[in-house]
Amino acid sequence: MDPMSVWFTNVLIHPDTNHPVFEKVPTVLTAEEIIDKAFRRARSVSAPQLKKTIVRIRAHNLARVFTVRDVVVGVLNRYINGFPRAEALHPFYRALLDLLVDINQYKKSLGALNWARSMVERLTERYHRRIKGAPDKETVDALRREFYGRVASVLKQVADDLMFLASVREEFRKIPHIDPSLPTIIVAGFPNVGKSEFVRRISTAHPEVAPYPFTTKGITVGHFERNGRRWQVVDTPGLLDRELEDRNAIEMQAVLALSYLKGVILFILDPSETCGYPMERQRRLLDQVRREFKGLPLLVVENKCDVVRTDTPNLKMSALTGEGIEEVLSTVEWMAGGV
Ligand SMILES: Nc1nc2c(ncn2[C@@H]2O[C@H](COP(=O)(O)OP(=O)(O)OP(=O)(O)O)[C@@H](O)[C@H]2O)c(=O)[nH]1
Ligand SMILES: [Mg+2]
Repeated sequence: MDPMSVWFTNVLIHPDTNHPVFEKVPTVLTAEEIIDKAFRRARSVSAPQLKKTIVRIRAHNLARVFTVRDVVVGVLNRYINGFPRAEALHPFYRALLDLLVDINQYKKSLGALNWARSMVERLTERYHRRIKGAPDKETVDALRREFYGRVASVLKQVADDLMFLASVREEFRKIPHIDPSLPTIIVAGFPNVGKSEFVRRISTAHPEVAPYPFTTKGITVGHFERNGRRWQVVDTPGLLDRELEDRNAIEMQAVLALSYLKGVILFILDPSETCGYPMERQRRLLDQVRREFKGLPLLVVENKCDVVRTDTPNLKMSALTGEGIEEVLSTVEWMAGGV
């Protein structure tokens, strides 16, 4: 397949879902904390100014019932809407999330919160009706307390799910701020071949370091604009800078999640070998990356041409002097489907 049709295939099979903002995921309270919060708020509801005693008592207790409902449903809504739906995630995020948390448990826990929310709504309706028809203060009080007990019991039934979601929130922090809807240059190559130098040179702002699952250094993400289009450039220390056979299955999955991005892999070779790795090893890694990332077009470029310039047909550049960079970028752009 030529690079152009690979590009279009990628665009077609990967829906451009919105970039979920994982930092906006709310902190998750425990079941106990939600119960306390709801009952505390309900206690502070003052009695309405009504003349007839039983009417006032019913209205007061109903106001407390509705307050409990509002607090609990409000909190649950925040979680149900704040945690991204697994199905709606871009495949890139889904692949990473899959490595970090048990996706089935994740779906089940969000489903459990949905269940709890509708239970609390139903209980509110039921006790609303019963309190409205209650003849005296004792009955009203007893019904209100019964409602409290049942709401608390619903929340206790989802206590484990709340705890699980609280832990998921921590895992979300490890998901990098990469926007899968942007065209991306994924930079690969052995250490010291000039990857960072290249990313720094083409990025408009200072590239940011983002966490990435199963890497210690994280990845570097830079941005630039070209012909009115915003691009992302990702440097992947620890991911695409050594032989792939050295990795275990989980690390490999973290590496391969990158193939869900759309864009071009830029494989940097250093024929000067001042990086400390002989060309033979560098080419072996190149072959592996080419094999593993079949879905993405790959461009090979020889860096440090200010030191050594070979007579191969590969593009040449110097990330240090800037020579050849323009041609690299326009080739990347062409491979990614043109302007
Ligand atoms: N002469 C020359 N030196 C370069 C060029 N590009 C990078 N260097 C130098 O090579 C060294 C390594 O460059 P980096 O950009 O840090 O290499 P890297 O691939 O990011 O290395 P890791 O982060 O360890 O994977 C630095 O001292 C750079 O200044 C180049 O085009 N010409
Ligand atoms: Mg680097």
